[in-house]
Amino acid sequence: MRIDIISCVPSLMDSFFAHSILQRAQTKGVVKVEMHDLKDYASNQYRQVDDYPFGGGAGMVLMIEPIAKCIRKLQSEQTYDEVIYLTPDGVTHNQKMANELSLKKNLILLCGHYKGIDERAREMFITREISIGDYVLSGGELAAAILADSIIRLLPNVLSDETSALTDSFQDSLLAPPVYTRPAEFEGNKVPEILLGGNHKLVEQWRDDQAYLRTKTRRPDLLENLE
Ligand code: 6GU
Repeated sequence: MRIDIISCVPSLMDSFFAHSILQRAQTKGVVKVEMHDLKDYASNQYRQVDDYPFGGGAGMVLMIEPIAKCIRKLQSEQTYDEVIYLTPDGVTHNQKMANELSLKKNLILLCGHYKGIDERAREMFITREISIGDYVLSGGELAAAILADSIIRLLPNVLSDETSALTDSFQDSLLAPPVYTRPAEFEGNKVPEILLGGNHKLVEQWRDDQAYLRTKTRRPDLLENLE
């Protein structure tokens, strides 16, 4: 998979993709993540990518020209399955969408900044608009990083334990059960006996029960999706 991220502050995301699982995925060649600085596509010498909104009002709007230039250049080099704009008024991201996007080959993620992007850029180039939740961030960079993370960790051979994505919270509409590690007792607080007994069948049953209980108390809305 290839993910191209367009932003006017791409360095915001550099360290995020340079560590741990995301770095390993790139080293292994499972995914190629490329940052593109929108300012490199500005039409004037001041590398200006935003301007005042027509009609007045607060905040700056990202101009369509650099966006068009950057997206068109990328599209001339390879084809893309989706051109995604990260925006608080998009469809709220969830695990199902991460699963779906992880099956695509090439994605462009466009980060908005300031007051957003010229509406015509959305109409002309964007195939999907995604929000990461009902709150407002100062830019789409963190949202793009979160979206990319949720996709990349699902790609084959990224997680070392092949099954671990399957036992994530949400993967089967249930929250994950509690987990414990050594010591077996901390200040009198003991790990559930069943986990120490070595009976895998009982452990599995306990985890299923705990996942259900946890979901029922914390996120009963998720159980409505189960048949
Ligand atoms: Cl994708 N962008 C911004 N700026 N704020 C958000 C968001 C995106 N998703 C939730 N809040």
